[in-house]
Amino acid sequence: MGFKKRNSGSAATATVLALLLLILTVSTVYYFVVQTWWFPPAINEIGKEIDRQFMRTLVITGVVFVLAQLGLAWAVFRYRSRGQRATYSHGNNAMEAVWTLATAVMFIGLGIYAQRAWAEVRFKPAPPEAMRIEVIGQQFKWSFRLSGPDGKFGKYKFEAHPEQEFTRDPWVLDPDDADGKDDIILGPGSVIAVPVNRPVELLIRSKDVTHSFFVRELRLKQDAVPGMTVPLQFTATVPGEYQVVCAELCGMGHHLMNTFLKVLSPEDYDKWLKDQTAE
Ligand SMILES: [Cu+2]
Repeated sequence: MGFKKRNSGSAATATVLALLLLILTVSTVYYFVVQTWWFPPAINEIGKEIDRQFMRTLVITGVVFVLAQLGLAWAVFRYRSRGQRATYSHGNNAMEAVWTLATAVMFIGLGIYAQRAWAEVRFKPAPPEAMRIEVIGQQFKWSFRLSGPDGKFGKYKFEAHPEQEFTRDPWVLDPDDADGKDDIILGPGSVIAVPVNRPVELLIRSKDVTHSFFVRELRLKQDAVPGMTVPLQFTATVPGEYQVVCAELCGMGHHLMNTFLKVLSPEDYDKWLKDQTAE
């Protein structure tokens, strides 16, 4: 039908499509503005800075999104078929250059702005008073180690196990290392606690494959890479219980790899610590 008649365009189709674009744009903006589905509130300064950066990115890209969709809706409606003959357009080099440049400036600018928040956690050394916690990922549980009253971690004694064909390093503390005598090991599946408002440095390691330590409320996600110790720092300012998950597909039981981070008042933390050493 449409092949024979040149005047086959429908004003109604164009109007409906333009209206759909308008509804799509408005409803998308609505859900972001009222924040129907949103992140849990951040519990550390860096988390808040990451949220601010997220909002900056969202506002800039949101404005571009709205303008682009409204422009599209307008073009669909304005240039609907009225039976006229289509004309060929070769494009516009000046406009191509302008929006390519504008996009580049926007993305590079946001990238430069964001690297501060990113680098803060990863490259800045933790303050000397920071509490150090070793985090160990393994299929499919998290373990932790505290350095005990001396503040020093003992060495592990890795030994070959010739009786097993495939073996994992048992990660046994070296009995000859005095630093390890007071270390507190919180075995696979343990919950970890930190005192509120105290800088914490995590030393993230893996026994087997790559895992990823992720706490939504801290806005921190860091891979646990076999053979590496990756530091990550934060200061949690809101007491509570927050889920720790593995954010790297690490095997069949990946979905089971979760535990909790408790942020406790200093008194509650001391009580918790006593419970751990009593066991
Ligand atoms: Cu994992």
